[in-house]
Amino acid sequence: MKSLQEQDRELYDAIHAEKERQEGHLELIASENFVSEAVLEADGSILTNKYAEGYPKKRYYGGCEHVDTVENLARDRLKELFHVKYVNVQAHSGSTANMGAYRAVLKHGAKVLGMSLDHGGHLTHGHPLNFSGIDYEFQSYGVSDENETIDYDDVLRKAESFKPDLIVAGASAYPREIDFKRFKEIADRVGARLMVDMAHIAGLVAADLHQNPCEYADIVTSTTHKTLRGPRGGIIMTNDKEIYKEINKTVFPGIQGGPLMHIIAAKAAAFKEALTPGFKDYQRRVIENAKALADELQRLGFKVISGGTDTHLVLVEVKSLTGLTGKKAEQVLEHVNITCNKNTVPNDPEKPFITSGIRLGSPALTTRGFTKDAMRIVAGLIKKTLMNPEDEEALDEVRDEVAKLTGTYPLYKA
Ligand code: DSN
Repeated sequence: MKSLQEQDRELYDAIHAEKERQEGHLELIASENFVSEAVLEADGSILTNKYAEGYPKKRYYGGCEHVDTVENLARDRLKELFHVKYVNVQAHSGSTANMGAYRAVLKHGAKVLGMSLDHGGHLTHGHPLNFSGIDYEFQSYGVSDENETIDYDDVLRKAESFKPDLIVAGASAYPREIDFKRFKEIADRVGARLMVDMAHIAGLVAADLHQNPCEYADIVTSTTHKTLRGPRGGIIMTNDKEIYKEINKTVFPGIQGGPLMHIIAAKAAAFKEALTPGFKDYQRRVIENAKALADELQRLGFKVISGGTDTHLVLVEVKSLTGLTGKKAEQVLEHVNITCNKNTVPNDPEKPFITSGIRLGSPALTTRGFTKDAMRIVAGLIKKTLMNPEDEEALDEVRDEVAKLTGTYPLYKA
């Protein structure tokens, strides 16, 4: 970044400071990851200069022959990765992917059944302040009180009484494997379509470590930057040719203009990486590391929601053991260079901005090379921090341990 350093010191310094933060902190936000140098290069390439409204061979601007190659590479690799027939790689984000998917199969005001936000769902699955809750009539399902996993019988009951046009499966704070086959059976029983938002688990699916929703759902969306370890962005997939035509219309010209060709190139680079055996091994370690973290936190006395994890994500109720809210826990952890986010837990008595829990994830630390033993050390540091939130000496000791870990597992070389 030599030119930026010379030309715009203020901006350079902010980016450099963020690089130092990423290097020096333990990144436990479940939806974040660190891309490869190859993905970064494509992301920062001259493709940002090009307008390419439309799709390969059907563009509204000249000079698109090379970006056509780029978009076709991204599309072909994505189809191979998820064994799916039709894909759109232009969605700028997970939210626009979901908007494009809804619009492809729903009329304004249609009925949709999705997972409730406070049980692990996502804003775009019907929150009243989000476009989804404004444009469509949503009802929600959640997890059972008994084992804090999705209660499929309850989903069926709700679907039978609500008669939705679409059922949405997928979550942003749910640690267990989701049974998409079961969701499809429920959707078929009530004559609804099934959409799966697999943003969080896409990397696990790509590595055959989670049921593939493309086998069951009418339409599947994802982000590309979470477990999938690509650039920030969205994708939409289907095996239905008619739905595919609608998706392409809703993305462009429906809700977006020119695609971000540099991001599509970075998606293509990430999909190539995801097709390698090394990526499978990485995802296997992501799950092992999340399990090690969850087990150790439980051993140390924390209540881990649903008693563990099958994925990259661990949801922890912190208030009963430490007396701290999720908000306070997030702040104290940040103070010792451990980054995570506060999160509601099922039936949380606290408001969403306060919460009783935190959400943790293993993808970013696993990319750095963290092992199961290192994750157990991280669990111990979390406990020491949250049990001693005012003890600066104890917090200093944690900060030193964090520095040792980040030094042992460096991030970017340059
Ligand atoms: N913000 C993402 C997450 O953290 O799960 C979802 O969009």
